[in-house]
Amino acid sequence: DKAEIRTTLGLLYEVISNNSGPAMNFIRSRVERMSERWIQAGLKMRQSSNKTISTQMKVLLYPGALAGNVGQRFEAMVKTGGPLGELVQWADLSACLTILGHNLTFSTSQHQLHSLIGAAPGRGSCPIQRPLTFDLIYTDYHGLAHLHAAMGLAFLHYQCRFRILDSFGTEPAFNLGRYARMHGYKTLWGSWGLQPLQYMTMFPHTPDNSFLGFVSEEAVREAVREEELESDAYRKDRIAVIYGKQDYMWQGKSEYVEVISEELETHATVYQPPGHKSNLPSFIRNHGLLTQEHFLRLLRRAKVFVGLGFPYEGPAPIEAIALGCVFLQPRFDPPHSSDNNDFYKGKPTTRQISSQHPYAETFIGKPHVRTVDITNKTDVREAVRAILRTEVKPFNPREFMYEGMLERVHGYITHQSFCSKSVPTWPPESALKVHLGPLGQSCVSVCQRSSHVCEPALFHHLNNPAAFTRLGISCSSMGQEVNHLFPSYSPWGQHCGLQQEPLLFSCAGSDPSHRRLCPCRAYLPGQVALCPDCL
Ligand code: U2F
Repeated sequence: DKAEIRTTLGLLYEVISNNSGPAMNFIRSRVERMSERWIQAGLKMRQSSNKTISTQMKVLLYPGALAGNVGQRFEAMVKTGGPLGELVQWADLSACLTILGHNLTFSTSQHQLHSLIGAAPGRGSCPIQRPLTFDLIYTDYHGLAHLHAAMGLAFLHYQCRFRILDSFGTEPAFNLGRYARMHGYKTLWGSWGLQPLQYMTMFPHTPDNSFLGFVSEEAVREAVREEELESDAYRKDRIAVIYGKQDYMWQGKSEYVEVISEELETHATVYQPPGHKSNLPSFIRNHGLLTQEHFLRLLRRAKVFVGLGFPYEGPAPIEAIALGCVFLQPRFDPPHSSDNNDFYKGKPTTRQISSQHPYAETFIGKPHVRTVDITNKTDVREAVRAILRTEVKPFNPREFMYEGMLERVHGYITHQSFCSKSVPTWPPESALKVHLGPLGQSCVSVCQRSSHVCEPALFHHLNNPAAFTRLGISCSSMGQEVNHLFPSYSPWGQHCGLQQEPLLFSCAGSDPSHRRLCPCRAYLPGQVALCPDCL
């Protein structure tokens, strides 16, 4: 069957109706609030359709973070200021797949997982593996472990159908268990040996993974109810909203917040346990944790959204910018990383986090984003005054719009295939631009410098001696190695190195003694995951 765009989310409501709890309520109310605009975006996509039609997929959504023991802890945090970014993604992914016409099952129960995909009880102690009826399973790192337990040996056979929602990303060197162990990349997560593109991130972090993202609700005037317009709900007041849902995020930030409060009325949405006295400065107007709808309404009125340094890389700054706020955030110098920071410790990435929200800093930037040294009061004051002097329009990159997410997920579902043994065919070779980087640079930065993006699915085209010849490099020796820095060129001894293990093709890898050979490609404006002419 062909997947046809749906004009209702009715089926999704049925699919999620069996799941309860605060997390599912958050997901449900988000889907309901956004449904009209999902449908509109679907209709637009249908009209403009010059895209490849995909077959209808049978999809299982299994957010492991909501299942079992971990799930109980997660649920308890939903209403007390814990992370909601993952729920935003699960809500948007399920709405997106429904609009694209796929056939969904949604489960947050480990018990149910066994009946959906587990082995049937056989004779004696020998269970019988049933064929997997799902074409795709979206899960997360916790869910992977549950799937592994439920599927036994069949796990290896079917793992090419998995897609892992992995907010911060997994670089290839951490993903391949034996390589990670031998070379010091062994971490708490990682080591599952999937194709790196099977991991799907919240922001375009390392292009070694697929960027899934979410939808940021925009300040579209048509979408606002009449009475809201009349009551001036869109006018920007001279107010700042501080980004920090829990008390501890404010520690050590009082001077910074004070400077801001001298210029603007300062609001917060910090969870307040019943009966507890607030530790917040007295000049803060705290609303308590708000429902997402009310939180976004507050952002609509605000002029500035103020980052305190944590949480890292969440959805809220993108929402604030889309609603016309300027995002003021701390610069991290030295950058935070798994080497020096407890939060990133054990995360399978070598990324250096230069501010609370590197995507906002580098992909969006001024006038919507200002990154400052928050220990320098003068700089902070100047930044706030500059913000107050400037009129800043709402801004939302295409990749965080409804249509942008539909088009991206459609692209992945139609073209990404990890089950065939042959080399990837998407994006097509015509998209390839080969670059030889300088010493010490990763292909992520090499491609970025030429306004392109590194495309790991194109590595296999340049992993051969001819690729070096075409670049005019004469190799005095040529070898194949299992090494995440290859293909690359080493000027000492003029050694050309080819990659022996396709799972180790890595955009992220860099080393001072290697010049990386990089597969770069162009991308659609505001939609880094997709190349022009490859849908
Ligand atoms: C990130 O997790 P968070 O969930 O803490 O990210 P935020 O950007 O703070 O907010 C997520 C959503 O919470 C909503 C808001 C955002 O869409 O509209 N919200 C709300 O409903 N009520 C309020 O009072 C305030 C905000 C990230 F997403 C995770 O992957 C990380 O684990 C975490 C830690 O870095 O940061």
